[in-house]
Amino acid sequence: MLDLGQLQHLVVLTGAGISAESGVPTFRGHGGLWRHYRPQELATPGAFGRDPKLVWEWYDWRRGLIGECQPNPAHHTLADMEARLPGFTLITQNVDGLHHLAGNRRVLELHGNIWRMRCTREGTQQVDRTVPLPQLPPRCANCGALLRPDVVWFGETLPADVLEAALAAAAACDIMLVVGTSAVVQPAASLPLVAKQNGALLVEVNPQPTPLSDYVDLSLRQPAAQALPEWWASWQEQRDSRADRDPDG
Ligand code: BJW
Repeated sequence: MLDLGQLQHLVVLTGAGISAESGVPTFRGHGGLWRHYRPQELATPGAFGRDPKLVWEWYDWRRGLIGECQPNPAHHTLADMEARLPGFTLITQNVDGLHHLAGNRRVLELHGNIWRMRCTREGTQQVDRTVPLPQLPPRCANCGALLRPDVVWFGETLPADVLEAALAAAAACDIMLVVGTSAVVQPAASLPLVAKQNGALLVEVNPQPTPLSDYVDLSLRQPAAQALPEWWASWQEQRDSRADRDPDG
């Protein structure tokens, strides 16, 4: 049994599965985006170079879909954790912005954000939640160059400062919750192993097994919107009973 009352530094790494119950499609597995679309044609710099309009049509469609979605109890639980635990770090692979919408203020977004655009010439970023976009592909109001979604495509490096902060948090945590990710996309998939190598306990929340499952200390084979509120309630109960037993501790 994990002594949850003891934990000081909690890191949560989320993937598409945490937003599945909000209605955002995952990438792999049943109903996943990659069942219908080829990543090479839509989520690589080469694809954007060849056909920016096609790539933007896909992102415009996804922005419309995500714009209709609301955070679910799993997102709200993580917002509550951030509010109550000083040693809490949230790392996400998701670009949907639902963690912010739920109330998390410090989110390490490894793969960017679908609501941000970046000028391909100047590198300037802007948030734009317009759905649908009036012009595809959109262009920079300042210089006229193409704008691109400010997300990380295959073959691109992750934002260095975000990855560095995520690696540092993984190396320093007591426990890492890995929620709703297939754990196949690098370098995000290595973060739990960094945590494990540094002595952390790993808890996986996923209805399906993943390549990480053999390494975790606890597998919660449940949907995130059920497992996370339950796990958090159990953590708080243990903390409260510890405080009752040892009021000076
Ligand atoms: C639930 C649930 C519920 C469902 N509750 N759970 C060979 C070996 C190793 C690495 C490579 C390699 N060849 C290439 C690479 C590198 C590549 C990579 O890792 N590829 C692998 C796929 C093989 N990585 C990269 O290119 C990265 N960059 C990089 O490495 O830079 C260095 C470098 C540069 C140049 C050359 C070489 C190295 C960049 C990766 C960028 C990923 N981008 C995307 C798209 C983002 C933008 C967008 O959204 O459009 O990010 S791809 C997509 O996958 C997205 C996700 O963030 C990411 C991870 O997916 P995730 O979140 O795990 O979702 P799913 O769908 O896979 O899984 C959902 C899970 O939820 C499932 O397990 C379900 O069971 C579960 N679930 N309902 C809880 N209710």
